[in-house]
Amino acid sequence: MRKPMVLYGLALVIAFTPLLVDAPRAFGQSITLRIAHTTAPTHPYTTMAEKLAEQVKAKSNGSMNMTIHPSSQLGGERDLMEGMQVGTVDMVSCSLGVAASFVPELTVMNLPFLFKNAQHYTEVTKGPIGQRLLKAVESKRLVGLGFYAPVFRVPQNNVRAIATPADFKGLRLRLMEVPLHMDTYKAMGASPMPLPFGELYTALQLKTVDGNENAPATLYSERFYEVQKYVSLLPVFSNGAILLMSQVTWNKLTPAQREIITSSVPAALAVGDRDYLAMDEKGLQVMKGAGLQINTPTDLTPFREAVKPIYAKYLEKMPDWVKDAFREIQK
Ligand code: EAX
Repeated sequence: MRKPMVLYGLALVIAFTPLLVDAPRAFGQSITLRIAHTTAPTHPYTTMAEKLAEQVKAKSNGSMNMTIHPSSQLGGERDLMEGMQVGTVDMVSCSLGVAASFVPELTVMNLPFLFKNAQHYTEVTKGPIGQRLLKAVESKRLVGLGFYAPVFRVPQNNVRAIATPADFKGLRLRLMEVPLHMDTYKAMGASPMPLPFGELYTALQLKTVDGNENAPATLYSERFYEVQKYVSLLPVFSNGAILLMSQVTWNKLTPAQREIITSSVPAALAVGDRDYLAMDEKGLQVMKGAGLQINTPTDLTPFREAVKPIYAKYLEKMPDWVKDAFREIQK
């Protein structure tokens, strides 16, 4: 065969190699997506992912599979968010706290004492504000698939029950590495200490921190209660979660595959919500049974007063539509 034809053939092969290598993903043959989170295999993040995987597999006749990676197997929430942005992690359930460090507009969801109850959180996240926040995610090389986990983060510690802000004095509390969360607990009198989730149990056991704050479901699933004495049902922050996909992964999916993912999300998030609310209840029962003292601060006014400066500080940097969303949520 004449030399130019050979070269032409070679050029063609070189040009199409990437496509050929990626052909299965690009053209819809079987794919495996990795979904990751930081909590235990028994946690609602996992049952949500299992429901999603089950539906995706069924709707794709087995050509789309998902592997679930709990317990920080693929890294802490920061690592997972960065992993999605570069395409090494396909999907993540992430706390709104850490997600806001990557998508600033989500800061509004982290403001203290924002949601009245689970229903209020669900109405806001399933409504126009939630939809607009999911859209805002796209500017960060991420795809927002939905919000879930209508529960609240409450303080837990080894020293005393929290009934007034004065009870936080000198308490070294582990917080997520989220400036708004740290500032809020500082404003209430505590000594916040940022620590990756995966290192928390040991830090509580060794008493390098006096306590932490999270949803009762998570305080239970991670067995933090084994090394703590007090739980105070002070709903400082939403413990909402956001289900995200990497834009890199999304771009490799066919329209049909994307449709299978998005149509499978609502039922999966509903399982996450159901299991979170149920495990919150179960967690409190188990913690009570294990001898932890559980109290409910009756007057939230002094706590609300203490954190007032947080709203101005964190909203001033936000675009007007986020400030409007805050006012809307507060109604
Ligand atoms: O989202 O770090 C935390 O406290 C989070 O709640 C946990 O990673 C699950």
